[in-house]
Amino acid sequence: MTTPSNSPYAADLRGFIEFLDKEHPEHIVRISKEVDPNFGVSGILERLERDGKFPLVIFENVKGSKIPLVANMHASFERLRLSLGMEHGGVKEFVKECAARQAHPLDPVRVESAPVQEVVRQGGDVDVEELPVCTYHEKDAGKYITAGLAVMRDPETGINNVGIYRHQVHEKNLLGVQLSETADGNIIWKKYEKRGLPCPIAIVIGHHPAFFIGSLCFSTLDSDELRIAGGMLQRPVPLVRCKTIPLDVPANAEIVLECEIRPVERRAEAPFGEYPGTYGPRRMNPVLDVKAITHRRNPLYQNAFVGHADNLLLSGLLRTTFIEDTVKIACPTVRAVNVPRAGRFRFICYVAIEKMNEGEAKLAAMAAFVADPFLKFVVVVDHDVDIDNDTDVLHAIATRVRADQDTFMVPYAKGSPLDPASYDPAGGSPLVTKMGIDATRKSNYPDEISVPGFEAIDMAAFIPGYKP
Ligand SMILES: Cc1cc2nc3c(=O)[nH]c(=O)nc-3n(C[C@H](O)[C@H](O)[C@H](O)COP(=O)(O)O)c2cc1C
Ligand SMILES: [Mn+2]
Repeated sequence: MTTPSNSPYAADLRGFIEFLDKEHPEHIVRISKEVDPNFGVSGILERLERDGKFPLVIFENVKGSKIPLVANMHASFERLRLSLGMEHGGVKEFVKECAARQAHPLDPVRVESAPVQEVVRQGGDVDVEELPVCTYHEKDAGKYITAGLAVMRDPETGINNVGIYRHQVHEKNLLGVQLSETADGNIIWKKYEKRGLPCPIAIVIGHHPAFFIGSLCFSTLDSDELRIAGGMLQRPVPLVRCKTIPLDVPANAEIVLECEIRPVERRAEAPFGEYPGTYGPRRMNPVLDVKAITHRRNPLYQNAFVGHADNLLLSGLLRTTFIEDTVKIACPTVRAVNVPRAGRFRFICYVAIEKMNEGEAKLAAMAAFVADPFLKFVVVVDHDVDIDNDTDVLHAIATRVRADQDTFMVPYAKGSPLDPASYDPAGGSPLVTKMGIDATRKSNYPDEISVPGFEAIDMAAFIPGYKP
């Protein structure tokens, strides 16, 4: 297995594209014909998805912009795996490798000069509209920056935080943001606002997929995702000081928007087509001043197709390790955790345990809820159930659950404000009902049917030429 640390390719977006071009060219589609950023880009991505194709698409000629657009990077599991230097392996091996790297974060290194600051534009020269920013779905309120990795710093601890939050383009130097109540970024922003201070936020655009994986790993508020990103890349992230705000950003990113969130002020933001497959509602959301844009001489702009594979896969694969580690506290015999596609990689969680005592399954479900605020349904099953198979989990629910005793509900708990089944979806309420389901066999569960000796039968002796 090759790893990024001994790879000849740079640990940045263009380095990864060069790697794909040389070693896996079938992953890349380049479109040189002019494409409209309004529904033209998303239209092509939608057609590809419906045809079961998930290439990296480089739009070289987006109407109204001189900057190429890199799209769909995270839509294929194979590409995410390749970004860790893994030529082979399934989801289990991938998640294991992610967990191992998350456990070995690397401190960033400070640099004085940076590719991402080859061009610096400040004040009146700032114009976000020069970027190929797209409109995706029919009822979207406008153009959205969807793959900006926002770096913020906790004013109490000084620890960096990284997350992706959508940004509506209000004006050429004014953006919106949806900092959902499920994100650490929301807590940090509120700490500044409570002090009446603007909140510095650097939006990093264009980086290696392993950097995204590290940045989006589930972790606690006191862990610095720039360190985790270094661990994931197996190279320390080079950091350079921003020009106008007191933050440090990856020197080898493509573009950085140096911003501040205005305290107190709100502006209507959205609707926007969101990850559950429904529109996130219009909310009064914070406003960001873009104080500077810095970028490489010939930058690449990167986006994400929210509500589609490109968005769902990335978030979905990264949460199971953190959930499993937390469940282990409540139930040391946890064997596996899966956050399945059926729950849009966010709302449903299957937990397999080797049950030693009655009641353990409910504790395991509670622990999973503690680990991941997006979860709404946690189903706990015995370890012989294949939790990668929805049918097997449903079979356990169908045959092993007495709804009155084996489920519990927690109404009015914090969840995703984009949940279409929240208490007030139109108002963007983050209040939802959580349900835990103990689908393990109970002590009075009847014997399961089986045929003695079937495995040892020589079938060809009875049915000539028989092949299993
Ligand atoms: C493409 C993409 C778009 C996302 N958009 C948002 C968003 O608009 N608001 C939000 O709160 N989380 C969004 N998320 C999820 C967060 O980025 C993710 O939960 C992250 O881990 C949050 O980090 P934090 O808890 O350190 O703030 C998005 C994720 C992806 C992959
Ligand atoms: Mn965080």
